[in-house]
Amino acid sequence: MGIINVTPDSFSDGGEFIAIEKAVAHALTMIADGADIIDIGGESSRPGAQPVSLEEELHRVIPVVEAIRKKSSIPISVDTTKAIVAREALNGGADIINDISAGLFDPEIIPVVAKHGAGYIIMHMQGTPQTMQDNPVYDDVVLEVGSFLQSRHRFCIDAGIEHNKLIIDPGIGFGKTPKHNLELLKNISSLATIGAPILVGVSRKTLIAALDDNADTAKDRLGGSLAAALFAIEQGASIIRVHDVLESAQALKTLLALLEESTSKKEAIH
Ligand code: YH5
Repeated sequence: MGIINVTPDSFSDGGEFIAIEKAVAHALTMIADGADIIDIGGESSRPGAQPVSLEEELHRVIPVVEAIRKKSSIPISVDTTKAIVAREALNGGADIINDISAGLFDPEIIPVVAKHGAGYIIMHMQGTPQTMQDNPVYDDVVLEVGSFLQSRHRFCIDAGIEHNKLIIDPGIGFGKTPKHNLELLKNISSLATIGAPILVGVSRKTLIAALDDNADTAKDRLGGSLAAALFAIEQGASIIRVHDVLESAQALKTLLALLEESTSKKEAIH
């Protein structure tokens, strides 16, 4: 899954038309580089980020969804917690709603997804983006994240979202210390009992900086991002949410070739 942020930065240098064209060009590059899903977000959910209004988020995201849909049939997910943005995105050609609040910020979002027969990514977060990194505390982070995802998964099924449309995500960096994040990554396989594909987003996150003094800026975090993504796949994740699609796809193809049964040592000797 390749990440497209449609935030004020990408609007500042040349007006709205150019911002849309840039986002579309970025999406087409990611598709050529090997993305299987494009994730479009208009509200930053970084630690401390301020919310954007409904009008602003619609204005940022919907034209980009429509423009990418005109050029490609790739599955599009939209990173939003708002039911109205979800509805307009699905009407505009999106396939999946990526909701970092798991339906807890806007109770109408899950019914909207169910009505459209769309995909839904259920992510765990402790708190809200404004304050989640202030002092995250868990008794047992793996158990707590697992039981939250299990219960929201059940809620989505009961609300009419089909089983095969749901994806679960431990929410790396969302109300978690580096230690919590490492513990979750090491225990991703424990989420498999829920019975949904697992998505992991660790690309360029603060966890990488916490492990390497030379990774202060986001662009210096590629090596750590790749290592964590490959580890997540080995532990049972099916989807990795990344900024650097070409490098991630290459790393993934290499990992999968090395894990391939038919080229295993055992077979190769015969
Ligand atoms: C995710 O994990 N993450 S937005 C801070 C960074 C770098 C990246 C300080 N949306 C996820 O990517 N959706 C985001 O540097 C997400 N899973 C899902 N499903 C945060 C982000 C980032 C934040």
